[in-house]
Amino acid sequence: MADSTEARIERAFAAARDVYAEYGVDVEAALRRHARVAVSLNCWQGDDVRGFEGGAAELGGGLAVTGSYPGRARNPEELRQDAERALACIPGRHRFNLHASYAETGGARVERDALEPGHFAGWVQWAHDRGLGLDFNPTCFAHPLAQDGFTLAHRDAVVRRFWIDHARACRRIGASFGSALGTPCVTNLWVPDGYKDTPADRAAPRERLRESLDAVFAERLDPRVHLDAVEPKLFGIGSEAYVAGSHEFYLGYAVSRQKLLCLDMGHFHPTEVVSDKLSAVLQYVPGVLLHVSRGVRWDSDHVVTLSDELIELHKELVRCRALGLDAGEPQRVHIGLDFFDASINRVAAWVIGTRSVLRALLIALLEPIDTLRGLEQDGDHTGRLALLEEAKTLPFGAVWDECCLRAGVPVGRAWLDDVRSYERDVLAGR
Ligand code: RNT
Ligand code: ZN
Repeated sequence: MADSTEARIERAFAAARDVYAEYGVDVEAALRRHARVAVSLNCWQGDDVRGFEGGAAELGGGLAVTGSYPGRARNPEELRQDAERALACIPGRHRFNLHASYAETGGARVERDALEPGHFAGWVQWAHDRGLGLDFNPTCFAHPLAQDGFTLAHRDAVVRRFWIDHARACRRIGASFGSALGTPCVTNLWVPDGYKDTPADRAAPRERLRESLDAVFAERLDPRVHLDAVEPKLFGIGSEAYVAGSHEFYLGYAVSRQKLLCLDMGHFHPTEVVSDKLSAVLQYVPGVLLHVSRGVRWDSDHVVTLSDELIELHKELVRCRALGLDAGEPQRVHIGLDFFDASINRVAAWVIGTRSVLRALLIALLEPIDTLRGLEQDGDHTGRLALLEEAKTLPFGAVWDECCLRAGVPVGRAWLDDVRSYERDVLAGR
């Protein structure tokens, strides 16, 4: 039975390869390039953004996790075990994205401004053993000093100092990941700072935020081991009227300080799309961190699905040569996931979101881009539209199945059986 399934996949793949060849697309080259892309899985999908500090502080910062599906990871061992289960269903070699609140302090209370690389030794060992890269984030929410909604832009210098010291500590931890694992860690800074209602002074918090950021980034770290990203946002729950770190604020910051700009797909007005922003900001910033997410009516952080926008975004990544897939091409865009859903199996959420991203990437790599560019260059917009439409139903599914088969991960919906047995055998006992 297994043999005949494999034979069917191979037959469909061979037919698909011929169809793509007619369009001038080399399927084997696309598969080779696909295998070079690492996606950073967000640790916080595994435990509803709780982390391991065990404090009573509510999540806050406008972050909202809904649902009470059983089986949430409660400690580092469970979270790693769940992540491994998910990774076994995902083709390729990937990365894991940690928040500072996932430190392992052996039960001791360590303040966030006193965190050190040693508190993440368990994560580094795990990542090393499994060939994963690590990325990092200061945690500027779910803390008594963040409960009035301000951190780096706080009017109180003592509170600002605490968060500056936390972010500094996090950069050093990120750099320690990069040197231990031999792949640069992207440390992404997002702060919730903003007002629920109309401010009387919009400038002052932004001035304080700029000064705090300059203090955070004062220490120079080797870009071969560490990269900084900053993440803007339009609004949040509790910061509906004003967000200090708005898009204009951080675009200016990233350009002037040459930082990576983080573009979170849920952080814009619903009619705006990140796919159109990428080639614009890449003219000016050294790189981009993507937070691949799915907002439903607002920044709801739903599990990523294979939407038109997800495909368009990945086409842009390939067209802009931003992923560093070919020799001599620098990697300028880093793909990270940012979603959290507690209403479905959390391991399945990781698998669904990551497989969707990788599927979108494959579709993008299989685009007959040279022909399309030629048509556009010739001013043949009729031919461009016609080909874009025809390309939508090219047999990429057969190539995706082959990709999974070669990577030794389940083909098609078979992964769900694996996750369901894991739910029965492991998650149900929690
Ligand atoms: C919040 C930002 C941020 C967080 C994570 C948990 O709006 O998107 O990236 O989701 O840091
Ligand atoms: Zn984000």
